[in-house]
Amino acid sequence: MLIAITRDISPNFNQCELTHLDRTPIDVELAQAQHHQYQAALRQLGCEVIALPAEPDLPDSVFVEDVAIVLDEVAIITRPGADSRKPEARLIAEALKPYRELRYIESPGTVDGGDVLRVGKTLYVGLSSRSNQAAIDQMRQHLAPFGYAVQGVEVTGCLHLKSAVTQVAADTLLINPQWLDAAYFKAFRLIEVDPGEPGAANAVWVDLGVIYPSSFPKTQQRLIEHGIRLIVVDASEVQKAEGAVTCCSLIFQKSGKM
Ligand code: CIR
Repeated sequence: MLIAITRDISPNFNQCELTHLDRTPIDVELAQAQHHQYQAALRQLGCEVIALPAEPDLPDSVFVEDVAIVLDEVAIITRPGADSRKPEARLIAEALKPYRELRYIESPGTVDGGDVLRVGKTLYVGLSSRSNQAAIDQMRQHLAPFGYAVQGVEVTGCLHLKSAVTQVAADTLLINPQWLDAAYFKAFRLIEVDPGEPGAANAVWVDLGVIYPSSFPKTQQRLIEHGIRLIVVDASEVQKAEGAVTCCSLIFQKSGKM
């Protein structure tokens, strides 16, 4: 059984962090309605959805992906790169305690979960404006006993590693080679985003299919041509907050290997 932890949209979502985007007004009600559609898509893919309450003082807290990395054996509570987001970590630790033993990233390490792509027993970690080498070193120490390799990957031009690459099938990654060196991923089948849709590389994959935003029709077509089963959702409001579909959930096996 898969669990998907989500958090409702903060009423102060308009005060979110922005790095590469100009601020445009977010319709908070629409954002919450779209979030419900997203949760329904997760259920369609077999997840038991846990909806944590909105946090008014934490504008970006819908992006639960950034504050934890949940593996079968253990979960790492991150230390997010943006100061406004650091208090989110304590809250997600409470939510994850029933499911996993916890490890913590400590100062001077910073890492956002959006920078962490796990494929099998390898964690690729974006070296971005949010995530640093100190966090990578700590992750390596925490995870070596469980047999994980941790590989840093430089990213430029986007917020997180998973803005530039995500998994869409067991052997397949969706990638924007403009934002990172695709050579790190040469062992996989790669589907490139349409060049006119640079932000299109973020998709949520679970065994039964992929949740994908409706705003990238050309890349969507490429995925369909590769035989990927899609559930398409409108993510316009989280996109205005520089979010994407992976950011809004933490998906993991309920039982793990404790
Ligand atoms: C931030 O800048 O932290 C948020 N406004 C967006 C975070 C998106 N998270 C993600 O891609 N994993």
